[in-house]
Amino acid sequence: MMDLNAIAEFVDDASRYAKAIPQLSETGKDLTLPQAYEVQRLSVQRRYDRGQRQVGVKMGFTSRAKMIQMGLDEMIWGRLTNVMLVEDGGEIDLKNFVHPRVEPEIAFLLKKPLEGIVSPAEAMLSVEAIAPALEIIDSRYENFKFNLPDVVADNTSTSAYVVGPWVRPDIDFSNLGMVMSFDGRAVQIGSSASVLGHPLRALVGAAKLVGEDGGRLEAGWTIMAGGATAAEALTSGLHVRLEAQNMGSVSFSVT
Ligand code: OOG
Ligand code: MG
Repeated sequence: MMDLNAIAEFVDDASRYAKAIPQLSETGKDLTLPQAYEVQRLSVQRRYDRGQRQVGVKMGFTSRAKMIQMGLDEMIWGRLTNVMLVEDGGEIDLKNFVHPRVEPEIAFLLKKPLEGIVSPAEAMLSVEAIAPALEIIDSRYENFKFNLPDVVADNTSTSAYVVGPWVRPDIDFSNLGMVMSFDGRAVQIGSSASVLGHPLRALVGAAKLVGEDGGRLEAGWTIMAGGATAAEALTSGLHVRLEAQNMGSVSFSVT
């Protein structure tokens, strides 16, 4: 029998101390997807035991660009905690990461809980605001390589995120241009429509998957819809900015 607690400690330590680990599936720890979600739960519980608290959920593999880049095509989710939030315009320090990448996203702020099977219109009623956001992903696995259970066990590479100005969700955000730039040079250009045709579908997916796991999305939580484009590797000194049409911009620097 696989010791899921020991694996949870292994991935949590890798994230805590920013040390790369071999892929679980390459080292005799072949998890089923439900076991991988259990490892994720146990590893994030270790963060809660250190005083962190859950502030939201992030979705993964919700765009073709992300699926193609990572070679995986099933929607996944991970847990966001309070220490992962970087203030807009703030800095991250490379030494706290293994090999971070950044991707442009849309974030939702919930004003009401959301649970289980809901329609996009129902999901919309729970949305307080939306914002342009940047997710900094950092797989703890060597060479940023993993299969689906590996990445799920590693809290879906979640490490930090930056949220721009919250705007009221009464604009049509189904197909807004998104330009991510490094030091003023565009490195990824996409559209919010790349996320499942409409980013609201990522929120619907989050309610469903978290519901199947016995939980719900809570009022006050931030839900990250998933990268609209492929992710880009971060290097020291970069200034990263995302400009989202009609939504404003969000940025951070790497030191
Ligand atoms: C897994 C996380 C995927 C997204 O937005 O698709 C993700 C990874 O690519 O390392 O956050
Ligand atoms: Mg992401």
